[in-house]
Amino acid sequence: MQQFDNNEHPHRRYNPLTGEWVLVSPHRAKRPWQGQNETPLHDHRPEYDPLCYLCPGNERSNGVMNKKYTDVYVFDNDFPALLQEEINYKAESNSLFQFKPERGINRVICFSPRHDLTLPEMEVTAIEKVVQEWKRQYQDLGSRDFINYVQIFENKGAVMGCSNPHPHGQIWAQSSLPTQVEKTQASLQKYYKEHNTSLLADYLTAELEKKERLVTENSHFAVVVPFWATWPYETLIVSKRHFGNIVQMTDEESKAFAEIIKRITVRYDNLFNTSFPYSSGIHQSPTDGQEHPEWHFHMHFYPPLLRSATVKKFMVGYEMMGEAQRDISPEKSAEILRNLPEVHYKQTV
Ligand code: H2U
Repeated sequence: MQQFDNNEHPHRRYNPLTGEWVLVSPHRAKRPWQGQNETPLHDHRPEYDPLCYLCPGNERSNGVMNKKYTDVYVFDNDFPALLQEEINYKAESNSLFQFKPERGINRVICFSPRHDLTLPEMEVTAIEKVVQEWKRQYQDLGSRDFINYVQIFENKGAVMGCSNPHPHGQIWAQSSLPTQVEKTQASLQKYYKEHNTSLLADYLTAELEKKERLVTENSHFAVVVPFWATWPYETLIVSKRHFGNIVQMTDEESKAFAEIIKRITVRYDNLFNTSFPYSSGIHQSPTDGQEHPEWHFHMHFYPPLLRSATVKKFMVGYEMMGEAQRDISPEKSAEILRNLPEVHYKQTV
């Protein structure tokens, strides 16, 4: 019988954050690597687009005018998924038809007044202003009595459902823990109870020793392709110090966080010489007034691209019916990302 090799043999890996498994089929990724042969794609966007509803001073769909902002700008989403009103309701007695009204606030955050930039093309000092605004939003929204969780995220690229190339993200604050966060919290809590340490601190210590899935690091954060990564080039930013939320970051950590975001997103753009699409989001402690020693600040990047600027990984048939599946091994993906330059391709061609 052959000896197991995680770069050869199909196997399943466990995601300790969600309690789910992913099927890894590394033998299917043996075709030649062609990513570097891509022709650089240039999107020639103007610095200011008079028709963009996110550019400074422009009118949004509902007639409200954006401020003539000069760095970061936040406004209440004009088409919010959640509303603030308290609703009277009677619970359904049949447990097969459970529901409960959900209250919340949705905001849009413009990362820059420049229509033609994205996070990887912004200066670290400008990304730092985004981080500072995320802090203010977490604090402001999280301090409201009906808000127990603040989800900060970004959809980048049309393929991820992003409605406008102007650099922006969203913030959804709500009463309940959304499902993904609830699963993560349960895992972190269980681990903390059993070991009296942070799951992600222990995981990061091991990854920094092994180094095989490490993409990049600075003095306060590390980026890995997680052992259990689902998406081909999925990454996880983990803070080296154990703290629960963005407000607990020191100024030095905030700078380092901005810097590490720049480093990973530049690598992403350089992978296929394209503005690399992804959904990213920060997972951090709830704002429910409880102590949450189990929480460990982290940020996920879920990019859909597989082999080129246009060939994406589909999460379809087996993934929908069975479980997530990947071909390229997380170790190979990490090696590819690690070896990419940290200077944006647009600055070199
Ligand atoms: P996405 O690109 O990730 O879809 O985010 C854009 C958000 O901007 C989206 O949630 C909001 C949409 O509701 N929006 C406004 O609030 N006002 C507008 O004038 C257009 C879009």
